[in-house]
Amino acid sequence: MATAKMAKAKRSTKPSVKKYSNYIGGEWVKSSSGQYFDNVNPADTTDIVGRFPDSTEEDVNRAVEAAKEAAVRWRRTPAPRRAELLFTLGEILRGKKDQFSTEMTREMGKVLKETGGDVQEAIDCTYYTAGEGRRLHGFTTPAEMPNKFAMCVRQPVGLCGLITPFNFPMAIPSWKLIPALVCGNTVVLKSGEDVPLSSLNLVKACEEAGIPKGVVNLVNGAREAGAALVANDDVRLISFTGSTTTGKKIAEACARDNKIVSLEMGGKNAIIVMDDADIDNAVEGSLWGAFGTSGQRCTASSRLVVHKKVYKKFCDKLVERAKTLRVGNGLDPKTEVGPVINERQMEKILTYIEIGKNQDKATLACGGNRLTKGSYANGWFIEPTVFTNVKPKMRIAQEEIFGPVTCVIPFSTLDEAINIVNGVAYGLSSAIYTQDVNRAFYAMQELYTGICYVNSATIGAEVHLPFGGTKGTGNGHREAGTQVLDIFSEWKALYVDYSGKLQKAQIDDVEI
Ligand code: UN1
Repeated sequence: MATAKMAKAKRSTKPSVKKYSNYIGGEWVKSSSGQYFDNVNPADTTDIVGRFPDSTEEDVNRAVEAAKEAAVRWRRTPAPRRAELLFTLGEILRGKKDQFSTEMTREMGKVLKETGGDVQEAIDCTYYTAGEGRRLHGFTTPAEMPNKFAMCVRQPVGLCGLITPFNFPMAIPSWKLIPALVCGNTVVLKSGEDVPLSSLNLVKACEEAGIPKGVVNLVNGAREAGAALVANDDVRLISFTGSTTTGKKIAEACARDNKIVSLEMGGKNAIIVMDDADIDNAVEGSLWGAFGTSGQRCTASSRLVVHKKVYKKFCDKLVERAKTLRVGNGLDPKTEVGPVINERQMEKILTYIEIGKNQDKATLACGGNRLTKGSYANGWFIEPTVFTNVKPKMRIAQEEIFGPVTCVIPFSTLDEAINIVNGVAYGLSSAIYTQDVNRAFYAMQELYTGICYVNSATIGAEVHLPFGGTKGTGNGHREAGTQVLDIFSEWKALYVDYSGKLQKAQIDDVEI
């Protein structure tokens, strides 16, 4: 995803741009390659946010060594003590929220309110998950023999490799890093190559919070660094968020090495709008779900499945409002929709718009163009785009576009709508707008997704509930909530026999 941005950036030779480092074993160090890549502002590609080390296999292996060295001490640190450092981390993130949000908008593009939300999500995740330091509940259960005790506890899995995407530059790294740490693992984080500054800010805050050397390590870079992390024998677990294509490759490599792997991949989420819905509310939700973060959320509302009785009214209002959305630099407080992340993603989105028009032959109701004039000249801007008269099997209604494009699909019965929503390869998020409690509960039961909303859009998950999806979206794991602990810890069953003699489970008779 970063190739285009990096390729363009590499041509820049501005000497004044700040150089950043990797963080390995508690030291800020250069890459062994001596090479850097540029972190470019997608709203203005003449603005270079910073130069980051283009890390090699050697850098990754060094980071893994450092994480290995720190592992025993960190694992033996009582979880409530580990959590105390994480609470301090939460305080630091809170104190720097404005700085981190502004820097995130500059490197990633989304509007300031949303980057504020992103940092807030990292703060929420840190506080919530740090609380687990005093829980990390196991359980006790009766043993089948007399004078014998049985219980289950969580133990850390070991060394965790975290590979993160561009769209939530601090929230998603925190979803992985914080639970990994509270469970007693050490980590190597490979930052998203389009947004390395936000990961670096998070890791620097970990250093400031007093997390011991080697517990958290950061390598910047692209594919080579990610592949080296997946290939390293000392890495026990890979947690990945990103494209389905890359996720599947990672899963294959992890399967060969018997690594634990947690995958969070694509989505093709849908909102159902029933004929009894509050249409204005549904339109506002749809705009937010489809065009928030310029549609670059795994949870984006990229399909709007609308009852035929209200289809025209809904489409008219949606299109009228979509045309008024202000596209621009996310640092401008008036902007509602920022740029997309890089040239390659922009080309992909524009290709899908062409497919929608020429191959699928849907109706382009508004948008559809790249914006290039005036203040748009140096950025990757696309108009909010709505396709109407979309049929469920069209490519634009089946494939993840990851941009400011949504499709409106008509239906007649709720069962038909549910089949449309479920009729894609993914299963992350779904929603229904209705005033009818029976319809709402029926939809909650039948929509086969990991997340489901009633009377709001498909985006906006909160950190204390599990996040993840069915089918092609993931591999059965859930991030966030307490469920994430099942990724970053393994169960250990403990039996204590205090009878003073040999007792054979399943074999000895027990007198009653
Ligand atoms: C993502 O799109 O990858 O629920 C994460 C939401 C956000 C997280 C999205 N809290 O939309």
